[in-house]
Amino acid sequence: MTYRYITTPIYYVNDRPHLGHAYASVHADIMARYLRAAGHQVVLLTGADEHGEKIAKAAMLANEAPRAFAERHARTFEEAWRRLAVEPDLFIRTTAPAHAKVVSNCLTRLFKAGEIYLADYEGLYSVGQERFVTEKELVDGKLPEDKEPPVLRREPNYFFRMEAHRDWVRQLLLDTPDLIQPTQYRNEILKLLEEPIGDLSISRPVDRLDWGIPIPWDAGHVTYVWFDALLSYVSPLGYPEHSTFGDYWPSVRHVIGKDILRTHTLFWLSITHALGIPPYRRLHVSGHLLGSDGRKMSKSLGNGVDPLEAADTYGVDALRYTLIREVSFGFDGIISHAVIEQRLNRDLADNLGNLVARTLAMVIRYRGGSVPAPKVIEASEHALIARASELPGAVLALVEEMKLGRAAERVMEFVTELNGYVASSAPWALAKDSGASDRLDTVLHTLLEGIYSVSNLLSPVMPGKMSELRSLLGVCAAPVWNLRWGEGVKPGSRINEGILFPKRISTDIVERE
Ligand code: ME8
Repeated sequence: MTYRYITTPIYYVNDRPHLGHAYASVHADIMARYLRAAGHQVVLLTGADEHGEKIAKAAMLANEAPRAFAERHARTFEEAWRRLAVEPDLFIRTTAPAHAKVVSNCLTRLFKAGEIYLADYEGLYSVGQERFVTEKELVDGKLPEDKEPPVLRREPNYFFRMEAHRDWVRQLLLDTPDLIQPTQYRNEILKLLEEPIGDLSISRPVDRLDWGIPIPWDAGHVTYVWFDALLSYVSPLGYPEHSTFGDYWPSVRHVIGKDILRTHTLFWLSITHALGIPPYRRLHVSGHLLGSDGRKMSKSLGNGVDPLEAADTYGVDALRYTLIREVSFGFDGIISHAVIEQRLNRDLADNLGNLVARTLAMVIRYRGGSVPAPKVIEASEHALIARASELPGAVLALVEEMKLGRAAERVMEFVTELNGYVASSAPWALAKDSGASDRLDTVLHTLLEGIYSVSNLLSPVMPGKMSELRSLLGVCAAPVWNLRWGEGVKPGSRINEGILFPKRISTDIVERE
């Protein structure tokens, strides 16, 4: 048994989740489900980043205490993940006392080791991104992703000696070409590491911000929200003493968006190095979902598709499928209502749904709804059987590289082949030929068995619909990975009729775009 640990970003809970959040969480969840199906012992972590200026400001605007505000929104996130079939094993809240204890311990250790010092800081601070920024990063006086320009700040801060770890981090990236994927993000960071990265301010004076974890040796300061949040990848595993940490940490993969690439490389790799925590195994960096206006989808711009509304309209499985198929991980891409509807109609209803509907209808019409036993297997069946047997391995290899869209595409190509097999074997003609009864049995069984393997292969992407599909096939059991051909549908058992993906033709899409 091998342990696998996957994390999503720990989201700021200042509003309800939007589709960009769902994109990261659905990817992490699908990867977790595939690895679990393949027999790994998997822990999927997500959570709520509840401290810091951004939350404090949002709470103030809502006329609520930060704790109550963050609590309310953390629950909204938990409910949203349930609705989107994202099933984390751990949900960390950075306000949890156990987490605060880990943060305090880490700070104390670093302070004692001389890794932290106090100094005056003057610089431009982005409240939107919760970090100090450099002039070089600004476009027209502000960060491209912010609505407001950064503010000038001068205050005493505790600093972490990040610069002292720069050479080590750089060497790590050079020695581990697959640490950051896709490679363009690794190259971007390697370039940054050629020049000094400076030390990292890791505290805020309480007279300006008191919503955070206190600095253990100085009641006048609270911990910077990023130092706090990054440690939420280790605290829920019982770091440092618990064996769960030792079991899972060596396999850790963080799934993040490119907006938080620097914090997950410069900050996090230096902090883990200073603490003696081995670096993560892999950082999977996504591009950004864009609204139909071509700008980054964000809560503040209000240009997104609401994930919960989309799940209600198109079904949660069609939404999950669209997220992985439409925008390749690592790249930017637009997701709109029209795009989801097109994926639902073309891929799911016309291709997969149609294959299922016509196969079930033929089994009912020609064999009274009972699964026939296969007879002589010919070349066309051998080709499909060979394809079905190689698919689990091929899909898993793509999943390991976070190429989930390509993995689903491979399965859909098999669906297309099965549709081609219906056309070429023409069961309706066989049914009219009294001498072709054995052949018809073989063709129908091959189709049912092929569909059953599709249900297993796509179960991590569309858990609800694939379980519905298995019950249409009369197989109510949980999905099975790597099942041998012929051990799926049972000859003699009964199938049911039903429509898996009803087509949706909406008239209001043009107005909504
Ligand atoms: O940054 N397209 O939280 P956050 C794709 N609390 N993904 C998007 C996106 C978009 N338009 N917008 C957001 C934080 N995301 C910190 C993280 S981790 C220790 C702390 C996704 O709520 C993307 O994965 O702003 C991005 O990295 C994440 O949401 C940021 O979420």
